[in-house]
Amino acid sequence: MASIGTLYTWPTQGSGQRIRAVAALNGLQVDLPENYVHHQDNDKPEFRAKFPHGKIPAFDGADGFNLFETTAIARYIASLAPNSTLLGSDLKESALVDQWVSFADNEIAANTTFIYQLVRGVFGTYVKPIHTTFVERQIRALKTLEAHLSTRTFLVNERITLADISVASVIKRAAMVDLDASLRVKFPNVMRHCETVVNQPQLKDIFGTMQYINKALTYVPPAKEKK
Ligand SMILES: N[C@@H](CCC(=O)N[C@@H](CS)C(=O)NCC(=O)O)C(=O)O
Repeated sequence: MASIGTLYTWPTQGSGQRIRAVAALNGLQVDLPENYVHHQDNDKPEFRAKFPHGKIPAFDGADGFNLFETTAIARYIASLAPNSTLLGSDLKESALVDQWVSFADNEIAANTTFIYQLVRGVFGTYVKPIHTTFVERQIRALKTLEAHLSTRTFLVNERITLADISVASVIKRAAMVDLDASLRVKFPNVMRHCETVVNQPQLKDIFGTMQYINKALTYVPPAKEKK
């Protein structure tokens, strides 16, 4: 099978896994770059010429078409197979797919990223109320998702779509940051859905085994220098 192009990503990057999962379900081959070094290769002029924002995932199509931003690449690859069911079967289903993709990125993943960066000191000062606010926002999203999935296997219709792949990829990451054992028991359908998606036979090798943190990551203040 001819490759449709190269996806700049690293094997465990969640957003890259999302795109690779879409390609796998559509029976399309996407290559990964050999020996990609993050913060080196993406800073090179030849990379910036194709992808001016300098971030990955970035798709370098075999036909010369270049695309960045995870959601755009995933949707494009989802649409490449003529009989694909990944984008729903009509305009309304397609809109619902977009709804859940946006929800995954803006209501779940954005909070995971903020929480991770806050506890890792990326913003400098750690502020507990801000941490609590991000967690509360994410829990609100998880409650909505849990209620929706309590009567369904998949998000939009009876088959797996881009919505399921996108939501599962961000839940998988949250389960390594703040969606810990005490929270996971409150969202059994969210976790069941995530496991169902990442364990699809064509996707197992891409997503790998779920890693579950027992306790949410916490801020650890830097050790004080001894006087
Ligand atoms: N909005 C982008 C975000 C991608 C992103 O933040 N990628 C990070 C790696 S996880 C990156 O390439 N950072 C390089 C940089 O900041 O220069 C997307 O959804 O694809």
